Amino acid sequence: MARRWTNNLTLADATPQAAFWNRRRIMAGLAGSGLAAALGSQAQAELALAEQAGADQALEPNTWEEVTSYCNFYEFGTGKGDPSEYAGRMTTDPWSVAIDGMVDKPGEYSFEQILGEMTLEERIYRFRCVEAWSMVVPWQGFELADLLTLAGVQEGAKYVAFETLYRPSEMPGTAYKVLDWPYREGLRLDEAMHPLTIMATGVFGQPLPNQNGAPLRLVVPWKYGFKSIKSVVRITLTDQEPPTSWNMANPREYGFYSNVNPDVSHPRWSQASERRIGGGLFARRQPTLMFNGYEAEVAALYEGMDLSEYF
Ligand SMILES: Nc1nc2c(c(=O)[nH]1)N[C@H]1C(S)=C(S)[C@@H](COP(=O)(O)O)O[C@H]1N2
Ligand SMILES: [Mo]
Repeated sequence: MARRWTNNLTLADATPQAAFWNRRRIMAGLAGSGLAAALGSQAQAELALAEQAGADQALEPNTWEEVTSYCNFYEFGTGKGDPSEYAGRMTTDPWSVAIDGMVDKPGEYSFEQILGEMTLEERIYRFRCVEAWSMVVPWQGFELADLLTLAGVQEGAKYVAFETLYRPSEMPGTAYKVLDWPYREGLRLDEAMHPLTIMATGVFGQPLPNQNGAPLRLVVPWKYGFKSIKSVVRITLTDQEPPTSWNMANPREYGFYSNVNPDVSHPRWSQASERRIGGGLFARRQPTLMFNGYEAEVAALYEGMDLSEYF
């Protein structure tokens, strides 16, 4: 079976405590190998991790140019080049994320405060994002599970809702009601706690450019690109399935789950194959993989669900 990525975590590890301690074990293992000591800086350590991560996958990353100039961020316009042209005017410092709803420690968490907890454990992930396009992006970031654990998820919480910054003075695209602002997304709690689900803070070992969702954005490798909400300012734990922007805009075409699935066609086009961005206009289309190639890691989350109903 085609696979993108493996790790030593299992679904049973995807609980707040276990995910936390497992990650420490990974870092401790690295330190023990002498690799961490040999490298001078965090940045070098991250790059070394990126190389390791890349080594067991035959995936060539897209270029910096492709990743940062061909973007979707409708708050800055609907053209692929609009985000790189206009997102520079978004103020990302200071930045804070409100974490509220069913958590023990609700409040405003500054970006520095969050990173302060996460920096030592930052890890690089390399995987692809698929959409009407597909790209291989070497993200760095931390597991969303770790952030949720910091806030303390309460018993009974079932979903996580996310909101993007809504600041019309810096976001020319919000003058148009193409979506109901602020941009909103959501995950089921078990999806959010999965170790593949990360809050990305950078690409290619650099801080995230604004057009890619600075200073932190969600990345869910087995779902379509629009689930990966950018420039997050609110995270709410809830027991209700939260509304999501694309589902509100067009419920027939965009469901809550939005799992990459070659067997469930979009009403207006097949999703059985895709084309890599940067491969050239005549690049061969490749078959879309179930759950974008992460079937072994995530299929169990959806056991017993009819995925054509929960699309
Ligand atoms: N706030 C916000 N987040 C967003 C979007 C958006 O318009 N606004 N677009 C989504 C879509 S449709 C895609 S494909 C990805 C693109 O991410 P990238 O530009 O970093 O490749 O961001 C997603 N996150
Ligand atoms: Mo997208």
